[in-house]
Amino acid sequence: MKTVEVNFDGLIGPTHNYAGLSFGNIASAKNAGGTSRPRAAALQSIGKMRFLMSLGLPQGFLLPHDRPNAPWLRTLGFAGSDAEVCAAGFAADPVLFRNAMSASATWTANAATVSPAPDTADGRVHLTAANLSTMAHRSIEHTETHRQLAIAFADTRHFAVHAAVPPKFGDEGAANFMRLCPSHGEKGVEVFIYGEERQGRFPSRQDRRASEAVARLNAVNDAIVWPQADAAIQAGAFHNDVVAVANERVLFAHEQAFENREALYAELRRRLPEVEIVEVPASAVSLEDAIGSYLFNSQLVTLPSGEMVLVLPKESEENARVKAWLETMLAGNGPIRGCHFIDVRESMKNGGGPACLRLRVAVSEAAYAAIDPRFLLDNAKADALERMIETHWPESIAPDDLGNPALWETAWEARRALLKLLHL
Ligand code: SUG
Repeated sequence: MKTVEVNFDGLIGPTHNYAGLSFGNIASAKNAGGTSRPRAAALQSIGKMRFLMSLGLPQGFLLPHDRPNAPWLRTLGFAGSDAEVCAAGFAADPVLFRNAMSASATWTANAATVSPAPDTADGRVHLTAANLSTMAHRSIEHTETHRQLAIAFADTRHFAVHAAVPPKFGDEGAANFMRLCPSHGEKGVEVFIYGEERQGRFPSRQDRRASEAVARLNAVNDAIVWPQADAAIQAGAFHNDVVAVANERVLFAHEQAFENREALYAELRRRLPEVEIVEVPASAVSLEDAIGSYLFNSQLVTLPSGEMVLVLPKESEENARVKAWLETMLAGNGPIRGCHFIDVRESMKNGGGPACLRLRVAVSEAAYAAIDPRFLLDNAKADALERMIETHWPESIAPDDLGNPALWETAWEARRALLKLLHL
């Protein structure tokens, strides 16, 4: 049976803002305190999904989470109606309150780790929600993420959805995960990348024990658990998908992505002899250029024709060294045959490139038919979503707006309109 890969993008939420909440994420720190444009951000995310559909690829989406997150503020001791809880939270601790406003659930590469059916012991697609416990604003995502996944993938004949692993062991989902296989529908080797705890400048967010637990929960037959290079984390690669991306038999990675990379490559070649490793040397593209341009945070996709192409952020095209490297690559005889540059600048300013914005779910035709269609996109639904965003998403959010009750009400109203539109 034919297998397709569906990308589930996070629709960017109405509270998208630049609060600088992610220590170790250079873009988030650099843009902290700036004025965001939630409406433009969400329209860019729809534009990205439309572009992928225009390539002939099926597209899904996950919803922005309920923000401001009044239930979370209640667990911190604030009481009253939703608006009262927010007012009390903002008055008492505006820094804490920013976490309750974050639209960070949009980066669905961090929503869960997905093991497709050919890789698992029971032949079902397994999804484990990620606890995202390292960053406060992201640690509040997994309960709603789990609920959405449980609705979208409710059919237990095809899917098994697991709750997040305990927060003691930080897990950032598919951003630290790569699957290599001859083709999407065949058995693959799943590579779980973790960060070793060192006393560095920046924290590592993925605990080895979390990676091992997710491999067990997802009942993965063939897993490799491998450390990310500390040099990459310290240069600002807070997730592995900032320095590497895999698709089918191809691994596209920076030379400094992994600890002891030769040993990892040897292990991959042993388990999957057809693997093709496209490595970018530091002499051509430094870690700094890779992280600044988000070259590796691109989507490496197989088109219906069988050809493999990269969907990159425009920022990659604007970096002369990265552009030159891509041109040389395309002129050669490698497996990646095309490059498309897209505008996701609002998300990029928070450190979220094309690959951060999507969760990959490879499914058989029968499993595809079992996905709740409310989470699947076509052009008519994209039109309707655009109209709704134009009506309900705020045009801009400056830092001082975060404490404005009118903004909270706008965000809740936008959420109600979205749920109504999607019949959820
Ligand atoms: O977790 N940014 C996100 C970006 C996530 C990118 N995802 C992947 N690499 N897969 C993060 O650091 C910034 C929010 C703020 O600063 O307001 C933020 O959460």
